[in-house]
Amino acid sequence: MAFIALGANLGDARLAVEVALQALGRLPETRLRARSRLYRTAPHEATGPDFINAVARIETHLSAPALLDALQALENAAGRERPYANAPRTLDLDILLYGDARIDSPRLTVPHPRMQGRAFVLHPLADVAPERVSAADLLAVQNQPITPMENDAP
Ligand code: PH2
Ligand code: MG
Ligand code: MG
Repeated sequence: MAFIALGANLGDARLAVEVALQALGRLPETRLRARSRLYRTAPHEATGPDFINAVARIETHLSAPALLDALQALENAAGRERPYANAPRTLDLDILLYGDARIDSPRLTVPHPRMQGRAFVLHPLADVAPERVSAADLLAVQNQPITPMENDAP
Protein backbone atom coordinates (compact mmCIF):
# COMPACT_ATOMS: atom_id res chain seq x y z
CA MET A 1 0.00 0.00 0.00
CA ALA A 2 1.31 3.40 -0.98
CA PHE A 3 -0.08 6.92 -0.91
CA ILE A 4 0.52 9.34 -3.77
CA ALA A 5 -0.05 13.11 -3.60
CA LEU A 6 -1.22 14.71 -6.83
CA GLY A 7 -1.01 18.43 -7.57
CA ALA A 8 -1.23 20.82 -10.52
CA ASN A 9 -1.58 24.58 -11.00
CA LEU A 10 -0.77 25.16 -14.67
CA GLY A 11 -3.04 24.51 -17.65
CA ASP A 12 -6.20 22.48 -17.02
CA ALA A 13 -5.13 21.39 -13.55
CA ARG A 14 -8.34 19.59 -12.69
CA LEU A 15 -8.20 17.51 -15.89
CA ALA A 16 -4.52 16.74 -15.33
CA VAL A 17 -5.22 15.41 -11.83
CA GLU A 18 -8.23 13.36 -12.98
CA VAL A 19 -6.23 11.85 -15.86
CA ALA A 20 -3.34 11.09 -13.51
CA LEU A 21 -5.64 9.34 -11.02
CA GLN A 22 -6.81 7.02 -13.81
CA ALA A 23 -3.23 6.54 -15.04
CA LEU A 24 -2.09 5.43 -11.56
CA GLY A 25 -4.53 2.54 -11.75
CA ARG A 26 -3.06 1.46 -15.09
CA LEU A 27 0.58 1.33 -13.97
CA PRO A 28 2.08 -2.16 -14.13
CA GLU A 29 1.52 -4.32 -11.05
CA THR A 30 -0.56 -1.54 -9.52
CA ARG A 31 -4.18 -0.99 -8.51
CA LEU A 32 -5.92 2.21 -7.53
CA ARG A 33 -7.65 1.41 -4.24
CA ALA A 34 -9.07 4.79 -3.25
CA ARG A 35 -9.00 8.40 -4.32
CA SER A 36 -9.71 11.51 -2.30
CA ARG A 37 -11.93 14.36 -3.30
CA LEU A 38 -10.31 17.08 -5.38
CA TYR A 39 -9.32 20.19 -3.44
CA ARG A 40 -8.66 23.72 -4.58
CA THR A 41 -5.74 25.04 -2.51
CA ALA A 42 -3.75 28.25 -2.25
CA PRO A 43 -0.07 27.97 -3.25
CA HIS A 44 1.91 27.02 -0.15
CA GLU A 45 5.50 28.30 -0.17
CA ALA A 46 5.00 28.56 -3.92
CA THR A 47 3.72 31.05 -6.47
CA GLY A 48 1.20 31.04 -9.29
CA PRO A 49 -2.46 30.09 -9.61
CA ASP A 50 -4.38 27.99 -7.08
CA PHE A 51 -3.63 24.28 -7.13
CA ILE A 52 -5.86 21.28 -7.58
CA ASN A 53 -4.70 18.60 -5.12
CA ALA A 54 -5.72 15.03 -4.34
CA VAL A 55 -4.31 11.87 -2.77
CA ALA A 56 -4.53 8.31 -4.10
CA ARG A 57 -4.16 5.05 -2.20
CA ILE A 58 -2.63 2.36 -4.38
CA GLU A 59 -1.58 -1.24 -4.03
CA THR A 60 1.60 -1.92 -6.01
CA HIS A 61 4.29 -4.53 -6.47
CA LEU A 62 6.60 -1.96 -8.03
CA SER A 63 9.61 -1.15 -5.87
CA ALA A 64 9.70 2.40 -4.53
CA PRO A 65 12.36 3.49 -7.08
CA ALA A 66 10.39 1.85 -9.92
CA LEU A 67 7.24 3.59 -8.71
CA LEU A 68 9.10 6.92 -8.66
CA ASP A 69 10.28 6.29 -12.24
CA ALA A 70 6.69 5.59 -13.29
CA LEU A 71 5.40 8.75 -11.58
CA GLN A 72 8.08 10.88 -13.22
CA ALA A 73 7.15 9.40 -16.61
CA LEU A 74 3.53 10.48 -16.00
CA GLU A 75 4.71 13.97 -14.99
CA ASN A 76 6.79 14.21 -18.15
CA ALA A 77 3.89 12.98 -20.30
CA ALA A 78 1.81 15.81 -18.78
CA GLY A 79 4.40 18.33 -19.98
CA ARG A 80 6.12 18.93 -16.64
CA GLU A 81 8.97 21.43 -16.73
CA ARG A 82 11.22 22.34 -13.82
CA PRO A 83 12.53 25.89 -14.37
CA TYR A 84 13.04 26.48 -10.59
CA ALA A 85 12.04 24.99 -7.24
CA ASN A 86 8.27 24.89 -6.62
CA ALA A 87 7.56 26.49 -10.01
CA PRO A 88 3.96 26.26 -11.25
CA ARG A 89 3.50 22.80 -12.74
CA THR A 90 1.20 20.86 -15.03
CA LEU A 91 1.47 17.80 -12.77
CA ASP A 92 3.32 16.81 -9.60
CA LEU A 93 3.16 13.25 -8.26
CA ASP A 94 4.84 12.62 -4.92
CA ILE A 95 5.17 9.39 -2.93
CA LEU A 96 3.90 10.23 0.57
CA LEU A 97 4.11 6.77 2.12
CA TYR A 98 5.27 3.40 0.78
CA GLY A 99 3.99 0.82 3.19
CA ASP A 100 5.90 1.29 6.41
CA ALA A 101 9.17 1.87 4.54
CA ARG A 102 11.67 4.53 5.55
CA ILE A 103 13.75 5.54 2.57
CA ASP A 104 16.54 8.09 2.58
CA SER A 105 18.26 8.02 -0.79
CA PRO A 106 19.48 10.91 -2.95
CA ARG A 107 16.38 10.51 -5.17
CA LEU A 108 13.71 9.71 -2.68
CA THR A 109 12.78 10.36 0.94
CA VAL A 110 9.82 8.44 2.38
CA PRO A 111 7.71 9.29 4.33
CA HIS A 112 7.59 12.54 2.38
CA PRO A 113 9.57 14.96 4.58
CA ARG A 114 7.11 17.85 4.19
CA MET A 115 3.76 16.08 4.32
CA GLN A 116 3.04 17.23 7.86
CA GLY A 117 2.22 20.90 7.97
CA ARG A 118 0.61 20.93 4.53
CA ALA A 119 -3.17 21.23 4.38
CA PHE A 120 -3.11 20.31 0.69
CA VAL A 121 -1.71 16.88 1.66
CA LEU A 122 -3.38 16.20 5.02
CA HIS A 123 -7.00 16.90 4.05
CA PRO A 124 -7.04 14.61 0.99
CA LEU A 125 -4.98 12.01 2.88
CA ALA A 126 -7.64 12.03 5.58
CA ASP A 127 -10.25 11.18 2.90
CA VAL A 128 -8.47 7.93 1.97
CA ALA A 129 -6.70 7.08 5.27
CA PRO A 130 -8.38 8.85 8.21
CA GLU A 131 -6.32 6.80 10.68
CA ARG A 132 -3.15 8.43 9.33
CA VAL A 133 -4.21 12.02 10.08
CA SER A 134 -4.95 13.28 13.58
CA ALA A 135 -7.16 16.14 14.62
CA ALA A 136 -4.01 17.88 15.89
CA ASP A 137 -2.39 17.51 12.45
CA LEU A 138 -5.40 19.23 10.85
CA LEU A 139 -5.54 21.91 13.54
CA ALA A 140 -1.93 22.82 12.80
CA VAL A 141 -2.79 23.67 9.16
CA GLN A 142 -6.14 25.34 9.70
CA ASN A 143 -4.86 28.71 8.47
CA GLN A 144 -4.02 27.30 5.00
CA PRO A 145 -6.82 27.97 2.49
CA ILE A 146 -8.31 24.74 1.08
CA THR A 147 -11.72 23.98 -0.41
CA PRO A 148 -13.10 20.55 -1.36
CA MET A 149 -14.61 20.65 -4.84
CA GLU A 150 -18.15 19.45 -5.47
CA ASN A 151 -18.21 16.21 -7.44
CA ASP A 152 -20.48 17.64 -10.09
CA ALA A 153 -19.02 21.16 -10.33
CA PRO A 154 -18.14 22.17 -13.89
N1 PH2 B 1 3.25 21.70 -3.96
C1 PH2 B 1 4.42 22.19 -3.63
C2 PH2 B 1 4.58 23.49 -2.97
N2 PH2 B 1 3.36 24.14 -2.67
N3 PH2 B 1 1.03 24.28 -2.65
C3 PH2 B 1 -0.17 23.73 -2.94
N4 PH2 B 1 -1.27 24.38 -2.60
N5 PH2 B 1 -0.27 22.53 -3.57
C4 PH2 B 1 0.83 21.82 -3.96
O1 PH2 B 1 0.70 20.71 -4.54
C5 PH2 B 1 2.11 22.37 -3.67
C6 PH2 B 1 2.17 23.61 -3.01
C7 PH2 B 1 5.66 21.43 -3.90
O2 PH2 B 1 5.49 20.32 -4.63
MG1 MG C 1 5.49 18.17 -4.45
MG1 MG D 1 7.32 16.32 -6.77
